[in-house]
Amino acid sequence: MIIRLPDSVQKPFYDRGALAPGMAHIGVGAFHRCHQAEYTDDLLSLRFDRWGVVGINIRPPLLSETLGRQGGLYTRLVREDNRVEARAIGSMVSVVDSQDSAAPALDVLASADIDVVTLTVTEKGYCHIPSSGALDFDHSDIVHDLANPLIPRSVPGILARALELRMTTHGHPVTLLSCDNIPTNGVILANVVQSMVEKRGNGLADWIAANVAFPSAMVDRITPATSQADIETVEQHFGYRDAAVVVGEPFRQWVIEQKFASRVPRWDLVGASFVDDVTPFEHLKMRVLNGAQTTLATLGVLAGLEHTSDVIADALLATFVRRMLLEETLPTLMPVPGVSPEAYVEQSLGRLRNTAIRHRNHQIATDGSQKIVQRLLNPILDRLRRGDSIALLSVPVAGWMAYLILASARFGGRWPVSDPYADKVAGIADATGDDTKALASAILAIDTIFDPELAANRDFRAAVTGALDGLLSADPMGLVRHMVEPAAATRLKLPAQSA
Ligand code: CS2
Repeated sequence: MIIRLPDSVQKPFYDRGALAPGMAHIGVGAFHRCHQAEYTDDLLSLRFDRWGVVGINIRPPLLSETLGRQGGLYTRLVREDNRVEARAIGSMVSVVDSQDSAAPALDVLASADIDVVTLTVTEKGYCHIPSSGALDFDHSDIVHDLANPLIPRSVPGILARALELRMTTHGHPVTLLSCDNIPTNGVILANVVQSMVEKRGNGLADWIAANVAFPSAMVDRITPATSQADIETVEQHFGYRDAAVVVGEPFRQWVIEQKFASRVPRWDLVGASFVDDVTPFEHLKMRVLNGAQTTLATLGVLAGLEHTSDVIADALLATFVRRMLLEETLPTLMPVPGVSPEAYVEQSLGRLRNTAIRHRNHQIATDGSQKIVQRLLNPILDRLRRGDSIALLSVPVAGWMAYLILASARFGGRWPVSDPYADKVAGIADATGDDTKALASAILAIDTIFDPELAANRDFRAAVTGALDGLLSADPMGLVRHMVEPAAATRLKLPAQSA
């Protein structure tokens, strides 16, 4: 328990004892604690109101053992190279563990006190098909929840039941705000929830259409999973133990579609932007910053490197990722008012160089199947439709494949992986063995990841197969070196570029 905080730790400027709940958050991981909860804390200091956050976890870890014991209060460190700044965040008024049963979560979500629910449940939490955005009716939790709607397990099932309870009790409208890195996250959330209720026939679908808003949002702050070393940093620098500390970079951004069902916190007064269309912002962020992270993560693992900052310090990989972003990703972006795309690329690469942010490549590579569509495949498809080259963007696609292939038993189980498609790719690796063309072909045939138009494209197939061949060889960085050599541009019919 944090009893007395040292003067060097900034404390909430408001009376936490007077803070009443007004919103809930599902998925109280490091990112929420370092992002939405901090914006809310800023807002409470500026303009105190009934906006306490009830934090809910429906998956591990238990919150009661960390945040619960600290009354919801925790330390947020901002770190940049040698600089450490600490602040206690006070916006979370209580925490609820709902891992064993949805009942505790439903009590909160259905409460008339809750006007807004924010979510960070990871990409796979939406139970959608990555390539299409539609609800995956074959997902085991969705099959369960459709058969047992009163005792749901999935995020769409829990939200559907919570909305049903709201409809049948007080009827108050609610805003459900997705804060995950999936494209048009509000549209996807609305769609998976509506898909759960469409056959219920009790008017719920219409009630949701009239009373629930699903704004899309772009969220950004690099926040690795908290490590033991972070907990020790707080002890060493500030003299107390905080089991719920989070560490983030100085940069933060939040762009929210202005589409609300009732009252919402005025996060726009403390640095967030309320806009009519989030799409240009989300493309910019997911294709540039996240695209670079995914690229560096899988290629970094293949190069034997541990963290993003180690990979970007490698001259070859840094050159590759910059060229990929400038030459192939940037031309796919929509104009964003007031933002120079080139400056955004440099700023993003600068953020990735921050050595105090220990972001493990394996963490970023986790669930890659749920990330590559928005980060890599969508820009590739945009380029192919315009007849533009995709040689560089195809390398991290092959990187994702190689990452899972080399983790399979058939290829020596080089590292443990966590991805819903890991078993499927391992099965393909088992069946096709060393024939790279057959391997790439079988993986490209997974239509829940690869849009059929993309998978059928001959240029894309050739680029991915060629890159996979190189990345699975004894010298994976040889392929990367080959891609940044000026001669490679000619061979691959790229416009001539300076390195
Ligand atoms: C990362 C993101 O693990 C990952 O997928 O790419 O969590 C990333 O750090 C955030 O989106 C930054 O805002």
